[in-house]
Amino acid sequence: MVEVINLTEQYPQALTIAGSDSDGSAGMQADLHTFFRRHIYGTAVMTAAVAGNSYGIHDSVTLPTSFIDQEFKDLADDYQVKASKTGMLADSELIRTVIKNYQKYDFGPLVVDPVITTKHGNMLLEESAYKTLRDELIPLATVITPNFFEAQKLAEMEINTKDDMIKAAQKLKDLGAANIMIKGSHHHPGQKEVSDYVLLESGKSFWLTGDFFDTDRKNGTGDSLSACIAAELARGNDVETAVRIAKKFVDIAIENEINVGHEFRPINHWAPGYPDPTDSTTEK
Ligand code: PXL
Repeated sequence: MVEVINLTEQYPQALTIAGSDSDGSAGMQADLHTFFRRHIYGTAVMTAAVAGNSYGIHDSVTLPTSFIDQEFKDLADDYQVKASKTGMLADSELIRTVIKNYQKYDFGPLVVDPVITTKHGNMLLEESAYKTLRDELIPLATVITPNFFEAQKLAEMEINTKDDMIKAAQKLKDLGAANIMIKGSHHHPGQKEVSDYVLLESGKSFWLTGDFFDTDRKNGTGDSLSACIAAELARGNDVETAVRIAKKFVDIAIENEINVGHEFRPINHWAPGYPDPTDSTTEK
């Protein structure tokens, strides 16, 4: 059944604060594909832009902080953003600009995807900015979604076992993030599953396990996961529901490949969603 849009109420709006990726596979573009697919109106504060394609990233720029201030102001003057997410923030000055604006306006719960590198290994955050991200932005996060590598870096520990993941999540909670989702490692030969670990503000914790897909079409998975969480929070879902939907959303987008690009290729945001926001009969 097709969703009926109630025009008398504000359509749910979400915000991505992120870098543009010219090939559309990751960054702000992946976030906006995700918002669209989840039937959430997407707004975007661009912090930086990278020139690249499925072979790699070849150049990048950051936007002036005065321009970023104006992007925030223009949204706050007009739109009703119910949840936000951050992606590429590049350096300490940009992180602080985002924090200042996020504190000034009401843009709902904040999902922080602590983007450090691309899948090609290109750096998207200056080495000197980890501390700013960790000490100044993470305490504002409603949800933080580090991948395995980012979790090791931010928790300042090696993660080799499931127990290590639990310890790292606790460390990230001690840094001030309300809810933590650490994405499991993809690096074990022959692995069949990937288990992400979630530690909620209430203290409840659980593993989210999905199939491991051995494919090079995985660009934008972290961006889409955090964007999907923000979309579901904007819809009014709680954090547990949002992370469960996001994990399935991304798994389905990886499993249903799309033939675009040549090397590290994008996931498929058109894949049938779960629960499908356009279908009132899908289990929620
Ligand atoms: O997927 C991480 C990411 C985030 N933001 C931008 C990117 C990428 C990866 O390529 O280009 C702008």
